[in-house]
Amino acid sequence: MQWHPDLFQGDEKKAAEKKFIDIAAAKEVLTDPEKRQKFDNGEDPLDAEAQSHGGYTLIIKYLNQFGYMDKMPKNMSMTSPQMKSVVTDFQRFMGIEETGTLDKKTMDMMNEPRCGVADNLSLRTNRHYNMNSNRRHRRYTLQGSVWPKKNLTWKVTQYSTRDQLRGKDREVDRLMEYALHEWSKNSGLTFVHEKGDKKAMIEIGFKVKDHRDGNPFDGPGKTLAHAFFPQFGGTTHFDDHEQWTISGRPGVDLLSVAVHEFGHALGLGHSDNKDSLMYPTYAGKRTQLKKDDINGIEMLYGKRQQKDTTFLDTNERQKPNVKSVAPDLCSDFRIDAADCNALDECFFFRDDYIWRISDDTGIYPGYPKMISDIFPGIKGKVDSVVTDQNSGRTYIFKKNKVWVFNEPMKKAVRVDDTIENLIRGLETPYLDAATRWGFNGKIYFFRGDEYWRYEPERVSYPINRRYPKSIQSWKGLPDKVDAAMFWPKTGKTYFFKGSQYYRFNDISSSVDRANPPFPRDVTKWWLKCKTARLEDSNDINEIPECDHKNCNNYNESNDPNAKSFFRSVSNSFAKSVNKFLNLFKH
Ligand SMILES: [Ca+2]
Ligand SMILES: [Ca+2]
Ligand SMILES: [Zn+2]
Ligand SMILES: [Zn+2]
Repeated sequence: MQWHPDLFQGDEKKAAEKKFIDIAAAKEVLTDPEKRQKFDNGEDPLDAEAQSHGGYTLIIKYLNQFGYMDKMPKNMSMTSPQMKSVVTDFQRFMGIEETGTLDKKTMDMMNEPRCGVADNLSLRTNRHYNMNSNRRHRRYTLQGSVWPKKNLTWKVTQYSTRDQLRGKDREVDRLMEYALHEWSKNSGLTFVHEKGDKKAMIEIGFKVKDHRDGNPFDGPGKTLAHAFFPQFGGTTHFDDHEQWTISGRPGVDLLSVAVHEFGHALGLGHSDNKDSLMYPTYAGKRTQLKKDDINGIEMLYGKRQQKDTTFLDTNERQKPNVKSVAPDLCSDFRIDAADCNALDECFFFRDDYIWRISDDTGIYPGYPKMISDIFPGIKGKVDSVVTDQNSGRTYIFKKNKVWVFNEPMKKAVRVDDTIENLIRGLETPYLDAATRWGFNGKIYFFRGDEYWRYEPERVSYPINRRYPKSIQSWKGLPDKVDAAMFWPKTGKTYFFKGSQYYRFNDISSSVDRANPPFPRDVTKWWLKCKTARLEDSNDINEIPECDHKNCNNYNESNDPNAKSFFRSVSNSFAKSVNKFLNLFKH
């Protein structure tokens, strides 16, 4: 075991990477208009003030931390040729204009939340990436070490203490498994969850500030996470001061960061290709490996023999193909229920069957399946399905009965319970639909022209006595909806009735006003049905930039009208708006 983690501890790990220094102070200095002006003129306004402000020093430390300078220079002027070349290297790697000066774009880039691993590893290893070469293609880098075997074990040794992840150890485990699977499905690697006391090869932890590995974290923002390369043990740490999210709500998407960090734990460095998941800065929710990442991992561990399996597929035994007997949603769309679970796996339910919906709309390969393949014990038509994002549990309702699953493909933890018994205050012989509302994360139940709000964390009155209320508060919604679901892809809540669907606007608290208007046909706008091409319909006249060649590229996942409010503003702002509006809505 040449690279056993135990062989590399303390100082050796410390030697692998250096400290990342907060550069906020530098930013502050540079936002001063007068100093800004001097910068833009190529002068060095900070030289004399380096002692008092520390701004220049922090920039130097950033460039040093991330591998652009070998060591801390004693007296390197901002305008020196060496400094210019270092800044140019940084700009080249990040793919911004190579001015050689600390212009606004460069400073903004230094303030982006990012991974704590250095970009340029060649200064330390003297190979693999030459910053000064004019490489023809932007692509992945390899650190230089690999795991000596292809069957690896992993374990979370320290869970998050953040409110939004507390008590969700099971979901976090499942998320890590999912993130590792993203790499194994594109390589010959397999990962086994080490559950006992045995040490795992890749150990995962949520840490804050100095956590004794030589790479202290830095509070909210800036460095989000880091991981050690195989030769240094593969340990992967997440900064527990970040607003981690696993449910598509505002915050830093844990799954996206985990996929990136595991790339390092497997031996990949950063890529200078902006599309790559291994690009150093955080770019929102991005969980699928790109061509560049796949090329990198294949270079290290070889190609996977059998491709195109999904996470759910590899976790279940082979199930019989039911496609020939299941209803065809394209020719006759109607569903009983819809739900996206804690890992953003989204499903439509109808009769005995279940369809998984892919991120770019359309039906996932291998579906439909029997509902009982995914939720053992569920037979026949269900009324509604909803996953509580706080507990990660999926509730399946049939008439006045309810089943509760901790996760797909495992046995239910509550079987055939009654609604009244499980959800105090909800007295109903059946439900039409259930969803969490993207706006506040709470669960809503619908029946006829009424609805209830459910807050599982309120033990004595999970359903306020003011409910049920009239569905008219959901402006534009019809009564007797078939199904409802929050779709993390767009961050919006959707309602289905017959062959049509409605998209709900959280801010106006009404059905979205859009072209073409809602309700829209599911087969045209969601399922990519061959028989219902947009080209053949009048809808194309309503879509901006749509001509007869490209209009079939439009669907609910990329509808230019569907920009989500919460995706486009800063998290803290969205949160405060959320809090404020919450007082008045529903
Ligand atoms: Ca941080
Ligand atoms: Ca229903
Ligand atoms: Zn990284
Ligand atoms: Zn660490």
